[in-house]
Order: sequence, then C-alpha cells, then structure tokens
Amino acid sequence: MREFFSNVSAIRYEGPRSKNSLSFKYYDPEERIGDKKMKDHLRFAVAFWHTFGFRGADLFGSENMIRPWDNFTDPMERAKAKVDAAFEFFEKLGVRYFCFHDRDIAPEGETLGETNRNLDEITRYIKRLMNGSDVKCLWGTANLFKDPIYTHGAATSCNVDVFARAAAQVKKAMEVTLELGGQNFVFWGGREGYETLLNTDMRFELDNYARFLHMAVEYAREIGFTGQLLIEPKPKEPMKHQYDFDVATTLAFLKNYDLDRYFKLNIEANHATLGGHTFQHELRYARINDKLGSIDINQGDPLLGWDVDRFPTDVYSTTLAMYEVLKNGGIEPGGFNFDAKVRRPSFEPVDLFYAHIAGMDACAMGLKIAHRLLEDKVLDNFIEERYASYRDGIGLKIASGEINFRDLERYAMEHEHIQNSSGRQEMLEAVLNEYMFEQQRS
Ligand code: XUL
Ligand code: CO
Repeated sequence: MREFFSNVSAIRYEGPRSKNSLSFKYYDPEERIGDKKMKDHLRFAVAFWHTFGFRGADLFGSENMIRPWDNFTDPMERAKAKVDAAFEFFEKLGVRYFCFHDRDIAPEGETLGETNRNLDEITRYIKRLMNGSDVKCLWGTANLFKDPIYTHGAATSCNVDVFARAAAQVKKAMEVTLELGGQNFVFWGGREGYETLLNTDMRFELDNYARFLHMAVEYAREIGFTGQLLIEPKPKEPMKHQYDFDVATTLAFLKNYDLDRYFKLNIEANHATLGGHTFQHELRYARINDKLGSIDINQGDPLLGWDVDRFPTDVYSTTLAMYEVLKNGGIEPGGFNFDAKVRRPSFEPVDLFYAHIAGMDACAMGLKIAHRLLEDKVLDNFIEERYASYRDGIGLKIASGEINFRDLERYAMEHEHIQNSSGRQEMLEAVLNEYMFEQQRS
C-alpha cells in the first residue's frame, strides 16, 4: 500500500519519562484500569472530516494545509487515496475506530443516484481495507448542513422537497453505516433550528423533525441496523438557535414525541460549553437519565465564543468527563470520537499525530485519576454524608414519597432551629488537585 505518513512509524507507549513526542506517555492500551484494559475503556475514534478533510480554511483565509492524499485529479481516486491515508493513520496511531459523514468519504455526482453509486464504490473500498485490519466503524452520519439546499434546515425545512432529500440521504447513510458494521448512527441537527421566529412555525418544524426521526427509527429496524441511535445536542452554530440545544432540551423533545426509548445522546465537549454548561454537566445530565450514549471529545477555548473543536488537552476536563463515564459503567457501544481539528498554523501532516497523541494521553490521564477518585470514594463519601438527613426519620419519608405538606409544616414548627453545614467546595477542589498531581494523602 502507498504510504502518506512515511516519516512516522507506529506510535508506542513509552511512559511519562520518554522525550519522544511521537509516543504515548500515559495511554498504554494494555494497562488494566479497574476491570478493563485502557483500550477497552477508551474506545477512541478518528473523525474522517476533521482529520482527513480539513484543510485549514477559515473565515479570513483559504486552505493552507499540506495533505498528500489530495494530489489526485480524479475525485474518486482522491477519495480512495484519502481512505488509504486514513487506514495508514489508524494503524500507526493504534486507534481502532473511525467516524464519518456520507459526504466525507465519497464525492457527489451529478444526481443523487450517481452520488449513491460513488458512495457504494468507496464503501466497498473501505470494507476491503477493514478486512485486513481490526479497525471498526464507531458511527456514521449524514451531512445535512453543507449543501445550499439545506439553507432553511433539513428535516425542519419549510420546503417539502428538502425534507424528502434529507430522508433519502439519511436512508442511504444508514445503509452504508450498516454495511460498514457501524456500531452507532448519529443525528446532529446542524441546520435544524432557526435564524428568526418572525418567519418560523416552530411547532410545525418540531413536529416534522419528530416525524423524520420516527421514520429513521422505522427504517433502521427494517434494514436490521441494531446499532445505537444518537442525537448530538448543540445550542447554536450554524443556526442562531438549534432545536437540540443541550441535553435537557433534547431529552424534553424526545419525551414529548415518544422518541426517548429509541435514542441516546452523543455529547460533545465544545457544544456543552457553547451552551453555557460544563462538559461534566452535560455528561451528568445524560448519565442520570440513562442517556449517555457516546462522546465527541474535544475542547473549546475560553476566550472564543464559537465551536473551535480543539483537541482535548485540559486534564481537569478529561478527568471529570472520565469520572462520569466510569460512573456510567462505560459507554460501549459508544466511544470517544475526536471531533477535533488541528489549528491552522499546525498545517503539516505530522501535526495530526501530535494532536491525537496529545488528546489520547489527556484522556488516559483523566481516566487514571478518575478511577483513583472513585476507588477511594473521595467525592462519593462526601456526597453521601451531605445528604445524610434524608436517610432516616422525616428525611426518609420525603425520599420515599410518604409525606405531605401538612406533616412537613408540623415538623418545621417543631424544628425551628435550623443548622446547615459547609459545602467545602475549596477543600474538595484541593483534594481533586492532590489526585490530579498524584500526591496521595497518607
Ligand atoms: C458539528 C459537529 C459535527 C457532528 C457530526 O459541530 O459536532 O461534526 O459531530 O455531524
Ligand atoms: Co460532533
């Protein structure tokens, strides 16, 4: 097979003392953390779009990135070269999953039929490469936001022809995902939202969105796609307001339309922060509702108010994220998709390796710290103690739903002297730091 990253060989675990930047310092796939090996906790996936499709363009500048798999004039040849580069990258990095949009992997033709035939040909090509490796597909999705036809939305478009086209596209993307053995299928409502309510029938758009998702559920069942169906919340960008704003909004929508039993959520770190939440908040909200399905692992920038999709290097954030994942008992069949892109000045192909290594190591560090926090029950014990008053007496009656306002008034009159205890936030933050920096308390 042709080589696109000839200056990089397989990335190995060399431990924290290694000075080799093309090695893992913390991600040791074979290391056992609790009941599983690290590689089974951290089902990392590479995103086709950012890693092999992003060329560095921004609002002010054109493409600047060197990508040797682009050097083919025929679009199908170029698509195959991209797949070759991708598999070389997966193998060298030791990542076992990938994620893709339909339009990431194959060029569009003159007609929908031709586009679908292109997709079929590339799907066969990918399958052939998958056969010779243990790389699997974490999830597929349909790109319902790039084409100008989706100007007013896809499933929430005011134009019925667009609704039908979006359905046809999801139908095909689902077939391709099934063909590639995808373990999940994602819906990110990139243009499902509005720019102004002055021209928007919000109720009708939400009803249509739900009808669309019900048809998707039905079609998945019909073709035997048994993977997890996921919705990826995001509050804004590209639309001013997106309907799947955050976890809470998305759950309310799913429940309203009787869709909640079919879907879980794909939580993205930078979408959480765009919505005014921490990543941990979104993971927690999904987890306690049994809806934590998969993760798009990246990070925002506190100084920038849009979706910057940086690689996750903030270990505080990965620690608290891994804490939720471990509490959830893992996220399989979901995984950790690097929905992240290198910065425009990091334009060399080797930067793709540095970026993923940085992200994988930060997740591994977070996993190890979160595991120790859980083993020692540092936060669990504190929280348990904090709510102790609900474990007996009147507290237990409240918690088991056996009391009313009348009884509570009587109790309150007999207990007028109320004493609260400190929440000890700063103490707990210091404890977290001790665990982060491995200075175990004696
Ligand atoms: C956009 C985003 C998408 C989805 C898949 O912000 O996160 O890449 O993950 O469409
Ligand atoms: Co995403």
